[in-house]
Formats: sequence, structure tokens, C-alpha cells
Amino acid sequence: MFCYQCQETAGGTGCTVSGVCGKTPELAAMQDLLVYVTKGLSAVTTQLRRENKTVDKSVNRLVTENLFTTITNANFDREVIVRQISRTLEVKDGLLAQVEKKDELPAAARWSGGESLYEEKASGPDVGVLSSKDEDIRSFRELITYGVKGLAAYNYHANQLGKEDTDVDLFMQRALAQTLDDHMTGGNLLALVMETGRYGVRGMSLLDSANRESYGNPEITEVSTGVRKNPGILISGHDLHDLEMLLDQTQGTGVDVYTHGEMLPAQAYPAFKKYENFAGNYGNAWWQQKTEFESFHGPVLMTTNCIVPPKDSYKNRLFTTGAAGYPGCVHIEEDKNGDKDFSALIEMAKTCQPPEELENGKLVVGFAHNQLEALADKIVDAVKSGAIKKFVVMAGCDGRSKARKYYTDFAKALPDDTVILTAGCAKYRYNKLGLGDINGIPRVIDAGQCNDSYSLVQIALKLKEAFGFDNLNQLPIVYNIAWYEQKAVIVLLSLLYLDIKHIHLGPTLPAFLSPNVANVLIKYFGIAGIGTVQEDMETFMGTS
Ligand code: SF4
Ligand code: SF3
Repeated sequence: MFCYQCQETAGGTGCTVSGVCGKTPELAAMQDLLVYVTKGLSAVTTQLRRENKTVDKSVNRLVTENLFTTITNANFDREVIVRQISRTLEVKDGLLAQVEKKDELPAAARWSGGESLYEEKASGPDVGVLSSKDEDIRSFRELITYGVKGLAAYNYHANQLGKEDTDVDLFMQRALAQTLDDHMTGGNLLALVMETGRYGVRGMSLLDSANRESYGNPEITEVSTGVRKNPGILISGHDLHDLEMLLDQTQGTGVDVYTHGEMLPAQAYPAFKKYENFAGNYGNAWWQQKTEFESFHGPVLMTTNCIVPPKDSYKNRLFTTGAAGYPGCVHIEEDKNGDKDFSALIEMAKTCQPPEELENGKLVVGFAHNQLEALADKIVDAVKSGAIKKFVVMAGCDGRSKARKYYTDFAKALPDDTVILTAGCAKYRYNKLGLGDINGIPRVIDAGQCNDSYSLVQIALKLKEAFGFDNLNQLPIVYNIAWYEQKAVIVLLSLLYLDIKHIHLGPTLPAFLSPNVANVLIKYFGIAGIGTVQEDMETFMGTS
């Protein structure tokens, strides 16, 4: 195996024996093959469209689902991946028969074979990261592929809420096809990286409107981190539609529903507040789940990444749904109407002890762009009066690397006249520090999940307008972003597309950036890594 798609890749270069995330070589091989056949399918659909032929919308869903399934910590179930490969090949073969100019298609589009051939194909020279021999071309291709994977995750959630943007789907497929095209030069691929960012903004905007139209505009909300007396179900991941179905089905059962990790921001949507059994948030970011799922005592529903391979002590209580999966854990399927039956979790919860208290505090969430726009005048005044000197965007992911303590220390060291703008699970490094407020504006402004980084962009655009600046880089905003998996890649590419300069990315730069590609990003965008807290405080604040 060779995988370097996430920040925790072994030795900072690549997982080759097994994944730090728990991915086995067998699973890695099948995920590589799934990406390969999905690219092949995308080359076929892109060619068909060029030939003015229609492609059924279900194919868009298939591409989105396949990519989402392969992001870090989403699906560890080899059988699911094998099934997706077979389904993809079947669909692809049917479409391939309609292509007139088959000679123009890459090998991945023409390859087909039964399940008995998958292993051999997956470990052969055509499949996987190392199939691109030139390290810079490989680097660009992987950067685009990971960006498109992140975009697929957001597209998937929007699709679940009945929203789609055909241009996003078509782009994803064209981009995947172009990563197979040997005529694409480094320059062409750099342009495609930027285009990926452009569609990243579009995908996040699509999901933003899907969420708001379905559940209302998030509003400032105090969330308890304590526990109640009833047994509970813990829901984690990013899928709000799953949460809605779970809340509906738990009414009157005596079972409470708690959020975990990236589900915390759901607490700010008006539509969910009507449920009396919607309890607080339990625990922290994904990587602490081994202890937190244990002490929760009740069933846990993983709607997306990040799954940590579970301990036997609670594995029977771990359920997956959507693109998430883990072998041996019950997967809740969607029926043909898109509904899911969570009765197995509810019945189990009734037999479980209530959750054990981990803490008993409050978190303030709900600063998505509408809420921030309502506060814009107050924020602008605070900046003009000098009460707020700087905003620091610290959005992104959390992870288990010890180096991430940097983000807690950095947040603590920030001067009192700075405000942190955050989104994603990176926030758990500093959202319980009690950093206070500035004239009623909290010093940690939490816009929501990683995809809600879109809200941070919206507020930056609003401030730019309020100050009459020409571009976003003139604002008193600095970027110190933490990344882990591929959704952070699409967020980063979206920021680059918006021409945001001098983003610091940590705790390490992606291993999939070759030295030359990294230099391009440094030269054009001023991207940098992180240093020590003191060094970075000087860089960002001009003070230590
Ligand atoms: Fe390694 Fe990350 Fe790939 Fe898992 S996803 S195998 S930790 S690089
Ligand atoms: Fe976190 Fe996995 Fe990326 Fe959605 S839950 S930000 S890491």
C-alpha cells in the first residue's frame, strides 16, 4: 500500500505497511481500485457529454458516494468497497458501450473485470498514487483528487437534503478524468487546482443553502457539555439529515440524543431546538472517541468520518450509516424513499445506562454567516475603535498528533484584543479555554462544521465591503489553519481560489505536496507551515 492523503501519514511521507488510521493494506488496495474505477467512469461520462449524450443523474450520486467512502476514517469495510467497485464497473460498462470515440479514453475507462481480478489489478502498476511516475504530476493529481474527495463529501450532504448543482457534479467528473490525462502539463494541472477551489466554494455554498433551507439559519446557542439522567444515543459526523431522522424517531421513547464532534454545530439550527430530548454535546474531537464512547454507555451513530477503529468494549454499540462503515458494526441502510430506521439503536439505548458525566460546562455555537451578518455593525465598530485588533482564522481539523498542542498554546498566547474565527473540529483545541469576549463579541467565534468555513469567507467578504477594501488580504485577518483529512483540502483550495494569501497550514504541510508543487504554492500564495508559538505570534501579530 501507499497512502499519503492525510496529515497523520506514517513518518510524514506515506503509510506503506498499514495505515496510522487503522486502514489495512487490503482495504487500502480496494480503496485505490475504487478511486481508479471511479476515475474511469468519470472519463466515460465526460466523453459522453462531449458527444452530447445524456448521463443519468444516478451516476453523479455514485461518483460522489464512491469518493466520500474513500476519505480518511470514513469507511473501513472492505466488503462495502468491493461492492462499490462492482457497481461502478457495471454502470461504467453500460455507458462505455454508448461512447463513439473509445480510443480517446484512458485505460481506467476501458478496464473491467470480475471480483476475482480486483486484488491483482489493485496491486498492479496502473492503480494507486505511485502509478504516476513524475513526482510533480503525481502531486498535482493527488491534490486535485483529494480536493474533489472533500467536495464530494459536501455534495453528498447537500444531495441528501434534495439539493444538487449539476455543474459541481460535472466538474468533479471532468477533474477526475483529467487526472488520468497524460497530456495535462503541470501548468494545466495548476489551473485545475484553482478550478477545484472555485467549485469548492460552490459546493460549500450549495450545502450552506441546503442546510439553512431545511433547518433554518443557525443562531447563537448555549450548549451544555453535561449529561442528563436518561439513557442516550450519541450522534457523530456531519450529516444533519440523519440527525433529523434520529430526533424524529426518538420522540416519546425516553431516550435522549447527544451530539459529538462535528455534530456539535447542529445544536444551533432552529429546527432541532423543538426536540425536548435533544440533549447537549458529549466529548470532544473524533480522536478521543475510544474513551468517550466507552463512558457514553449508549449506542453511537457515526454518520460520516472520523471513525477510530473501535474497542471491543463498545464495538457492538457502534452503528454506521451513509458513507461510513466499519466491519462488524451494524450499518443502517436507507430505504428506497431515503428513510432510515434507527429502531435498533433506540431499543439498545433503552437497555443502557445513562452517559457518564465528563464535564459540566457550556459552549457557545451558532455563528454562521447570517448570525454574523446580524452582528456585523458591532464587529466593525469594535475594529474601528481598536477593541479588536485582529481576527485569526483557526478553522480546520483536529487530530491525535501531539504537535497539535500548538493550537491550544497559540490560542492561549493570543493577545486579548484578538478574535478566533473557527469552523471544523479544530475548535476543540481551544473552545473550552474560556477566552472571554470583547464588548460582548466572543473571542472564539464558531461558525460550525468544516464545511461552514464558507461562513467565514462570507463574513470576510462583508467586512471587506464595510471597510471599503479592494481585496480580502487588506483585512486584519490572519490564517492559521489546521488540517487532517481531505475536506480540509477542499477548504484550503477554496481559500486559495478566493486569492487569500499567507495561509499557515499545520501541524505539518501535506506529504502529497512535492517540493516543486509546494514551492509553487509558496510563491503564488505565500503558504507556509507553522513554527513555535512564539515565532508565529511574532509573525502574525508583529509582537511576541
Ligand atoms: Fe495513512 Fe492517512 Fe492514508 Fe490512513 S488515510 S493510510 S493514516 S495516509
Ligand atoms: Fe474533523 Fe474528521 Fe476534519 Fe469536519 S471530524 S473536520 S477531521
